[in-house]
Amino acid sequence: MAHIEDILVPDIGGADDVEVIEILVKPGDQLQEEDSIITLEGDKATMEVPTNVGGIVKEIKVKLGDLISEGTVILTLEVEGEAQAPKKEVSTETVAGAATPKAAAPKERKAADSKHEGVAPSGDVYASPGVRRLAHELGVDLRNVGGTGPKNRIIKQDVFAYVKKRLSGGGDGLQVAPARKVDFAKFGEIETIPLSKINKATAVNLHRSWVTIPHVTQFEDADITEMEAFRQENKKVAADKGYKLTPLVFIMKAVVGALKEVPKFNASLDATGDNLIMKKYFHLGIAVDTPNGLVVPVVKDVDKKDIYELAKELGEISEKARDNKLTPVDMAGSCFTISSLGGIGGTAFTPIVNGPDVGILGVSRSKLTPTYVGDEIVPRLILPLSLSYDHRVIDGAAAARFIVDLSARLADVTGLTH
Ligand code: CAO
Repeated sequence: MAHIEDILVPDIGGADDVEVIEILVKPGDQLQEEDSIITLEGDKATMEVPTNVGGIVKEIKVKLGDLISEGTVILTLEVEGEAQAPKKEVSTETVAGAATPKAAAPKERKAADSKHEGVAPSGDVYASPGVRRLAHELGVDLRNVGGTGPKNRIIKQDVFAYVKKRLSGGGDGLQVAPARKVDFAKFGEIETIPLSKINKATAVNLHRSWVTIPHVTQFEDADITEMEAFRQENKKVAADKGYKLTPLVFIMKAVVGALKEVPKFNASLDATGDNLIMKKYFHLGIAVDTPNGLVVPVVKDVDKKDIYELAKELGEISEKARDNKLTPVDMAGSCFTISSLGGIGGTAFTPIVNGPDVGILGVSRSKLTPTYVGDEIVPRLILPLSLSYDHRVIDGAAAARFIVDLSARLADVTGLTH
């Protein structure tokens, strides 16, 4: 014969007015002893309150946001058998927060004895036992699921959405958990600025390259003292025609020489990953900083142009980029990319390969440096170079050969002026 029992908030260490942040059951649910029924949030931790007896939920007596204390009736339960003397009290279980409330001696769930295997035993996943059970049944690792419930808790819909996305081939296959929602305004004044289309497209491309290309960056210095002397002597020629002769055009010429020397840098993996496409043309992507974000227009046939033609074209594409007038054709077909931060500063950086290119050269600011020439220390203008490459295609020895060759070409301006 069944009877009705009140299920009360157990001893939660004397904490009063603890908020109900989740109700995990509904009338009609069949509960087993120790099934969690609500989640409470105290000052320092979140706790799940289990029932101390099994039965059918008749009526829920609390609602979300209620502040409750020890002894508050949470729900009534239809329990099989005669009414008994009160049973042992079941303690709450801390599921989140490193510090436990001083009262509720929390029951740390160990992976081995947990009935919800396959999830973190405590701490880093915010989900009710029901959701954990569901995740376990579906083989979902909850650490990969973003929570959209109160306080970013993972709810059943999040688990289903995750499974749906995985089945439809979505996701990057890296099992990376989505970013958590953070209310930054809680910590101070903020301003929200929507990203430009360019920002978003760049983010997608950079992220794809970053996660799919195994990167290595090789550093080297180039002595550009002679090159700079030549540039100073000739920059008026360019200025008279309305454009600027900067170190970049010499670097572009030197890169073409190094691409010819180490042709694997002038290649791309095809989409299957089974073939390497070797290119017989020399088109260079040039990273350009614009008020709307980073764009990479492509200068075509660099091998067929001299430094003045390149300076003119560089001026034109930089202007087009900054005026937001580049077309997809202007940005297609690069073989290798140069990212020059030399006009700004910095000593070295690790650029991200602009896939499907397999290499990118980062150029930092040149600096007059005391340098040994024979037995003498003399001031030389030294240019720092950072070469990132796709290690699936390029091995370290080829990369070192490329950058050493590049450095030698930059040191000898006579090979760069035509
Ligand atoms: N060392 C020292 N000085 C350098 C230099 C270097 N490596 N590179 C350029 N300079 C000098 C130039 O000579 C010029 O000075 P002068 O007018 O006295 O000759 C000055 O710095 C400014 O050059 P610039 O930046 O206008 O021209 P550039 O040809 O070097 O570069 C461009 C053109 C479009 C690449 C550049 O303007 C730009 O946008 N750079 C940023 C690229 C970027 O954001 N990359 C990051 C990608 S990853 O996030």
